[in-house]
Amino acid sequence: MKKRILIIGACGQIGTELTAFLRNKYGAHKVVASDIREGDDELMESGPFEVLDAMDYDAVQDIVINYEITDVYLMAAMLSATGEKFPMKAWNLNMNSLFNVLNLAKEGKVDKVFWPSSIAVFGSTTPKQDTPQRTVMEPSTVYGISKQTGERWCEYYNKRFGVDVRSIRYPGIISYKTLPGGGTTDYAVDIYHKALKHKKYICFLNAETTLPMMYMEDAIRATVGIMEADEKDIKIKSSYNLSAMSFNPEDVTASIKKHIPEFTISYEPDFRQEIADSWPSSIDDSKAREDWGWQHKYSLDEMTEEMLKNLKGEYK
Ligand code: AKB
Repeated sequence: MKKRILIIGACGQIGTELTAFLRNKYGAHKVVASDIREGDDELMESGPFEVLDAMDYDAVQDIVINYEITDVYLMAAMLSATGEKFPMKAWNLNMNSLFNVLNLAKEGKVDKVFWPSSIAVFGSTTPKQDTPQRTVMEPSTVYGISKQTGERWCEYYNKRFGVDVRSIRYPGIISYKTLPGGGTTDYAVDIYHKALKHKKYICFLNAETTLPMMYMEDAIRATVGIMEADEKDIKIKSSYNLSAMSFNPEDVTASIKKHIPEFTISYEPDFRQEIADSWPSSIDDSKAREDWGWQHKYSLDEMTEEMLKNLKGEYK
């Protein structure tokens, strides 16, 4: 099999686990990891790595040509909360990296592209419950605007130039290996660390903020699943709604208390509350389930068990 994969943004929360998964699946030498800076020992030592600025077209092209890359996973992005602090940086990174990869695919230099979108494409005018695949989309964050624009460009490159680009709208992703950075849903990772370390947590969202969330193992299966699906089954060329569970800080607290009864939470909402309030509470992902067979595995309690089990060693 000729497949050779490039992961851009391999040292981030999802990139780290995606790299490990794909190296395991296809062989380490077939998966080139890249990021703006070097990653942890496991990532650096388990296969080829290149320092890469995703905004530098020539640098991305050099790697694509040198390694004879067929598939690109573009995981580099500035997320919602950091994006509000650095709007132009977020816009430039999120859009220019996408154009670089789409243009390489348009020129026939890569065969297939994965680009993640997000629930941040939705805004306060979107129906909040069971948000449909196609609905009102008026995002209010720079990150959301960049993801919505990116979706339009993905569809455009597919329709106009035949680019095989696949995308899903990630909910908040929870994992124990690498911390997320700069998102509004990050509390749902931090809370597990603080529960083990201090038995208490101060949450930057209020108790009732229900958001769509997903355990990393499900997110990786969805990502690789959509890339491996038959091209004819990918009927939506912008981005698929994707869902596993929805919960609020109070729900996670109750789930953690089943294992750590003395755990307590208090609330000090900050600027991220307004971002979270503009996003859906739950997502209708029936199109992803119908078209390419998406199925999630983890519920909140199953995820809590995994998170606490795997993080326990860090806080002994
Ligand atoms: C964020 O909170 O910005 C991200 C996302 C939902 O895309 N986790």
